[in-house]
Amino acid sequence: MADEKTFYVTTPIYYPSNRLHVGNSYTTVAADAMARFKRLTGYRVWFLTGTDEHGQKIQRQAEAAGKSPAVFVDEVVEWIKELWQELDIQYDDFIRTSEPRHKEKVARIFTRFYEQGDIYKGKYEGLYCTPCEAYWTERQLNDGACPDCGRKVELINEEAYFFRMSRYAQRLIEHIETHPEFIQPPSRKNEMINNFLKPGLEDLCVSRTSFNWGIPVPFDPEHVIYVWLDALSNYITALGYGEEDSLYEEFWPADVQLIGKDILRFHTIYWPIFLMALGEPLPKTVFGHGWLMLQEGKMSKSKGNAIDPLVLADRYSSDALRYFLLREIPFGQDGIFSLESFITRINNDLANDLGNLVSRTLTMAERYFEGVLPEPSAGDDSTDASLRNIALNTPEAVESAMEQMKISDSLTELWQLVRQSNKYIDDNMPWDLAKDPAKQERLGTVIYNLIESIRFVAVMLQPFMPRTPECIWEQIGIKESTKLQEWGSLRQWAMIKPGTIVKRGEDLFPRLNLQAEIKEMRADKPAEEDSDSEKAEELTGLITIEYFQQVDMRVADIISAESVPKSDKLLKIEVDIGEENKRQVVAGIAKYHQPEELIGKQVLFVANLKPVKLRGVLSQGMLLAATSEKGDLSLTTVDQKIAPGSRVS
Ligand code: ME8
Repeated sequence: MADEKTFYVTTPIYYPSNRLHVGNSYTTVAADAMARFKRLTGYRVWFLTGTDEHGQKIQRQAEAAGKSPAVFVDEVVEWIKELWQELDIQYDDFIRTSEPRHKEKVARIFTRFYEQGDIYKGKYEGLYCTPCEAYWTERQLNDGACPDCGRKVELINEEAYFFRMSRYAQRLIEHIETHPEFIQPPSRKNEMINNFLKPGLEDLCVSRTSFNWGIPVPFDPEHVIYVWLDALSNYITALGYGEEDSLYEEFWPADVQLIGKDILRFHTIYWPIFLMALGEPLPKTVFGHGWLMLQEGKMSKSKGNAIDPLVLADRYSSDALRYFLLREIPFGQDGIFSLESFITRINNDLANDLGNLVSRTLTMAERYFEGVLPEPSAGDDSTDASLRNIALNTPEAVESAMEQMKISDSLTELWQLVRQSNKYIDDNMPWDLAKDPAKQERLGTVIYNLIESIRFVAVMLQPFMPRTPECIWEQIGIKESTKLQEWGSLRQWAMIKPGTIVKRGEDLFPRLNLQAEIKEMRADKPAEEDSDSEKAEELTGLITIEYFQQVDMRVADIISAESVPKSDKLLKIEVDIGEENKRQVVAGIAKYHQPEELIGKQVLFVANLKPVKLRGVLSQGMLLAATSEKGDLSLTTVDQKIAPGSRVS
C-alpha cells in the first residue's frame, strides 16, 4: 500500500571468519527487536542482515584452514544462519556479498565512480590492518599498532585505485551538523568530526592487487574492489538498487543502520560519501552502540575469549538471552557480560517478577474459579484504577523509548507494569478474599484484572522475547484470538472475555542456582584457552587430538534396564565398564529400545561426564547413540565382543 509507513533497519554484515560471539548477536538481537516492534505497531518493515565475505582476512583464514575461501565461508554462513534461527531473528533478507546480485551491482557502482572522475589510478604505499581491513597513516597509529584493534599493521606497496574523499568532505560536515539525528547517540558525532573530518580526509584506496578474493574491478581485473566499498554497498544492492520497481524505491533511505561503535567511521564517513557520489540520499540514522565486554576486556572472535551465544541460548533459552542483552545495557553504552549478572537477571526479572506473576495468577484462577475467567464487577477500587492506568499508559511509554532507540528503557517501562501487577496481588491478598464467600465478586475482579494485565504485558513483550508471549497466550486462553495479541488491543482495558478458559502451564522461567550454574558453565569450558587462538582448527570448528582425548570413552556391558516412572522417553540403565562399581545412566532412548532387548548388549559409553540427576534419577555417564535425519536413535555397538571398560579412541 502506497501510504503504509515503512521502516528499514540493517545490521552490519558480519565477517564469516569464525563463529559469531554474543557481542555480534547483540547488534542483531537489537535490530530484530526494533524490526518486530515496528511490525507490531503497524509499519511495513524490511530488516536486512548478512555476511561480508571478501577480502584479505577471509582469504588468509581460508588458506590457513586448507580450504578455498568459497567453501570456508559457506560453512560459517550456515552456522550463522542457524544461530539467527535459534535466536528468533526474523530478518527479511540475508545478503551474502559473494552472491551475483550483489557483485554485479558493486562492479557497476565502481565503474560509475571511475567514469565520473571520483576514482583515479595511482600507487598505494602505506599501512594496512588486515583484521580490520583498514588503511592507516603513521600519524593515526597507536604505539605503532592499529588504533582500533591494537594489532600489527602491514606495510603495503601496490598499484591501486583511489577515491577522492576530499571532494565530498565539506558537504558531509554540513550534513552531520544540520542533521543531529544522523549520527546516534549524539556523543559519537564529535569524535567523527574532530578526529577524522576536520583534520582533512585523505583519498581512500579502493582496490587491492596482492590477493584475489573479491570483486574484480570490471575494467582492470588485476584489481579487486576494496572490501569496505564492496561491503557497505550491501545496504542498497540487497534492495535491488538500480533495478526497476525495486524495494530500493520503497525502503531507501534506511531508517536505522545499527552498528557497533568500532565501525562508525566506515558508516558515517565512507558510506555517506559513496552515497553522495551516487546522488542518493543518506540513511536517516546510523546508530553506533557500545561494546559488550568481558570483565577482562573486549570480546573478540580471534582472541578466543568469546562467549558462544548458542551455548547460552540452549541452556537458558533464547528469550532469556535476548532479554538480558536488551535490558542490561543502556543501548549505546558499553556493558559487561558476566554469567553472574545474566543469571541474576533471569532470577530477578524473569523468574521472580514475570514468572511468578503468571504462575501465581493462573494457580489462583484454577483454584478459585476452576480455570474459567470470572466477570469483573462494575465498581473500581483504587488498586484497580492504578493497575489499569499503568497498563494503559505503558504502551505509549514503551513506544516513545523505542522511538529514541532506548531499548533498555522500554523494558524498564514494561517491568513497571509487571511489578505493579505483583503489588496488586499483594495489596488485594486474593487468598484472604477467597476465605469469605461474600467477597467472591471482589475476588473475581482481582483475578480478571490480573489476567488482563498479563495480556498487556505479553502483547508488549513480543518484540523482545518472542517465545514467552506464545506460552502466555496458551495459559490465558487466547492462543487463537489473534486480535487480543495485537498492539491496537492495548488501547482499551478489559478486552479479554469473561468465560475464557485459562490453564496454568509450566513455569516460564525456573529459578536457577547461581553457584551451581557458574560451576557447571566453567566446567564446560576447555581447561585453558589456547593462546594461539587464530589457529586454523579453531577457525573451522575442528578440535585437536588432545581435546578429543579428554573424553573418556569406553565399551560398556548393559546389565539391566528399566523405564523411569512418569517418563515416556527415559530408561534407567546399569552398565559395567570394568570398574568395581557398576554405573547407572539415564538415557532418552525409551522410544527406540525396549528395556529387555538391551540387556547383554555392548555399547559405547562416555565415562567422565559430570553426574546429573534426570527426573530425580542419578545419571553417571552417557550412552552414545546415532540419530537419523528423522530424529530416531540407535545405540552404537562394537563390532566384536571385547572386555567391558576397553577404551575407545
Ligand atoms: O566489522 N560488543 O564485521 P564483524 C558489541 N564485516 N557488538 C559487537 C562486539 C562486542 N563485543 N563485537 C562485535 C565487520 N560486535 C564488517 C562490517 S558492514 C558493511 C561490514 C558487533 O564480523 C558490532 O556491531 O567484525 C560490530 O560493528 C560488528 O559486530 C562487527 O562485526
